[in-house]
Amino acid sequence: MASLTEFSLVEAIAVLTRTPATLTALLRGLPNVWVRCNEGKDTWSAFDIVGHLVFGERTDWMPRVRIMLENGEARPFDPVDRSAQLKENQDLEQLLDDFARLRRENLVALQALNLQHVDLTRRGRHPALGVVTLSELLATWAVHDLTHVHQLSRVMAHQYRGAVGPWSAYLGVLQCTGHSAPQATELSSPLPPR
Ligand code: NI
Repeated sequence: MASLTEFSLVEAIAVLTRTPATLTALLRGLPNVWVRCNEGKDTWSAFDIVGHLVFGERTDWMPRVRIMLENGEARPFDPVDRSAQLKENQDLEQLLDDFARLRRENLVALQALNLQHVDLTRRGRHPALGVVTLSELLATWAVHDLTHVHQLSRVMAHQYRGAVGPWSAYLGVLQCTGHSAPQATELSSPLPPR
């Protein structure tokens, strides 16, 4: 658990600012095998993951910042429907554009709040986790990006699990089954850990 001295708003924003370009560089224009294939039944493709990130920009992070600043612990965050993006059927290029635009808008809104150090200790109530602080929410926003960058790498690598032949034994990404795997809490529990 990060302490306040370990969290820096400027450093978190540095990650949050770069993620749209990271995803665009990784995914835009790739053949379908890399973006439309998943890891098996009820798992996510790269397309699904980008859709999930778009949905988070629309419904999760900044709305929760505002609920926390306006209501403190009195009003729990609204639960998030994490499968909502699966109902949409856009193309990936559109999703990447949407993510870049929404993230840009959200970071402008975040910086307009002009949060001071003392504001980062403000508390709110997560429907499953209980009391959380604003710095924890903002740190989670950045690490949530990194979680899904990690997941994207793993989902893509999975497509060539057989193609690499015996080298699979040496490829760590093919051995990664826990954190952010569809079977783990992040993607299968009814509520997201954020
Ligand atoms: Ni997520």
